[in-house]
Amino acid sequence: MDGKILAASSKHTKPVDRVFQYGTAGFRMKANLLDSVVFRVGLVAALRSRKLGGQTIGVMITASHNPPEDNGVKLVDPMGEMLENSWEAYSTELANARDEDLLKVYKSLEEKLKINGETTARVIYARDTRASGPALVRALVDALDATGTEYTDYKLLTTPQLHYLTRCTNTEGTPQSYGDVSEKGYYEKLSEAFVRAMKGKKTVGAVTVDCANGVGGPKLHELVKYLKKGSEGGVDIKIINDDVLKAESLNHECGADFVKTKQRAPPTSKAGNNERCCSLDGDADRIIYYFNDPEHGFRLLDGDKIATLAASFIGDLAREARLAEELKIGVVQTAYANGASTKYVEKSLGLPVVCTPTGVKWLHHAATKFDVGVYFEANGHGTVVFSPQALKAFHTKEPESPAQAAALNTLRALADLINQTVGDALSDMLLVETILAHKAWTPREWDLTYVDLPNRLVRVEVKNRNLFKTTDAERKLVEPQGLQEQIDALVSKVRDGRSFARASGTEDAVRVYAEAVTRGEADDLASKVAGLCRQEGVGS
Ligand code: 16G
Ligand code: MG
Repeated sequence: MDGKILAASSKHTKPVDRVFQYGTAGFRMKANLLDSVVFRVGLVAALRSRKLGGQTIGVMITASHNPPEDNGVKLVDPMGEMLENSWEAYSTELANARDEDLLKVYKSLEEKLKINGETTARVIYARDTRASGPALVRALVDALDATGTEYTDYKLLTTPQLHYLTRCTNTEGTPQSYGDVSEKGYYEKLSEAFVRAMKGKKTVGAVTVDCANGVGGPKLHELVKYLKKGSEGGVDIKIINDDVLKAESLNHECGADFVKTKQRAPPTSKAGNNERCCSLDGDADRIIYYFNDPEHGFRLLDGDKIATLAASFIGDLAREARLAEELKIGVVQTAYANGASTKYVEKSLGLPVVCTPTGVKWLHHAATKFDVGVYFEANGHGTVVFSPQALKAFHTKEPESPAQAAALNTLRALADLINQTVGDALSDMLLVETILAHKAWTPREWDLTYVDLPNRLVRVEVKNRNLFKTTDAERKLVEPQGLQEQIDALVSKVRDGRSFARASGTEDAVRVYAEAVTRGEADDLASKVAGLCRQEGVGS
């Protein structure tokens, strides 16, 4: 095997002057820099699989909402979760090894982690629609071949579909089986669960889905075929921005990130006033809703609004099913969640809120501490996870009334509808559509559940973002010294003010968030805090 690894690695040499880091979403950068990284991620996948006794590891090649010329790669653990933390460091180490040291570093990891090289390694992989994908897949396959790994190529998939398939592969034939191990199995599971959850109800009007010209487009078209088979179209889906042939159109003036940051609909959207729209990102693990209100203009229904909608609906169902006492329901957010949403969950819904650092893995982990853990980042990454106790209760609780039976039935359907492995734009969309159908709500009624505090996000370029160190789920700075006290002083002068600064995990910048009771105060607070950070970040 050693000779094979050496020979293969010579075809995938590392750019000398580059330092790579496995960040919150794996490795991500300009695609032309990724060849050696993807090759080495293949080596890590083989090691990880062997370490876990030959369980299957997922490898996804995507750069999500980044521009078309970027790409990225990330690893998926056996139950469909994000890669375990300590392995991010091993991946980084291997990605940065000099070509001549690569085998040595590989071997030392094998030894340090007590990995049996004889164990069969297994990997499944897929990619999004980027033009650079096929060449990067070849680099991955070279590593899998060199390490004698068994693999399956799932070609084009959304990121959550790969998470789903990883879990299905590892649970196949066990009582924990998560579904049929095929893309078709994914559509069947979702569409069947959707029909059960909808109970013959219909949503008000159509939903326009912007697929960011990414892999979500063809996959949603496929899903719609299954939905049509089952229900006589309980939901009317209009698909836009589904061109995956024009490479340069990916995430260009469309997609979840565009809509969230620009606070406007993609120019290609033809939806009229009060018509529901949603946007996926380039790999369909993120979704946000929006609509145009004739009085107030563009209205965003972001991750916070999806989380509160889901928590309120599931909370009601748990009460109707008489499970509210025995199941712990909670909401997990990050510091970016609008203060009004946190207040709404705690005060109006009466549910606990936990705050974690940014990044899906932190939220997901915290959500699993609840029986029903609803987690969403404001930017639209999120899902709802059910504990084994909750699933058991949904199936074994004896109903004492038809209403209770109906609630249990819906809860069981939701548990199948909602992707348990990771936030999934397609599954989340069907969840939102289900809830709106049950409540017979237009987007306007959903929007009115609470009013967001005006807020502002500022990106501050600094020389060294690592000088900014935070605590308390990124809500407070511990370094540079004294800066937090200055921020606190500014915040105290503003009504309902809140502000924090943190180093970005994906680019060389510090992000400042501020909110307050008025637009003017929020903007002013954000620019003053950004000014302080800029001063601290200069010259260091
Ligand atoms: C990554 C994270 C996303 C987070 C973003 C923050 C995953 C899959 N993705 O894209 O959840 O919101 O980073 O970026 O975890 P930032 O650190 O640059 O603000
Ligand atoms: Mg994404």
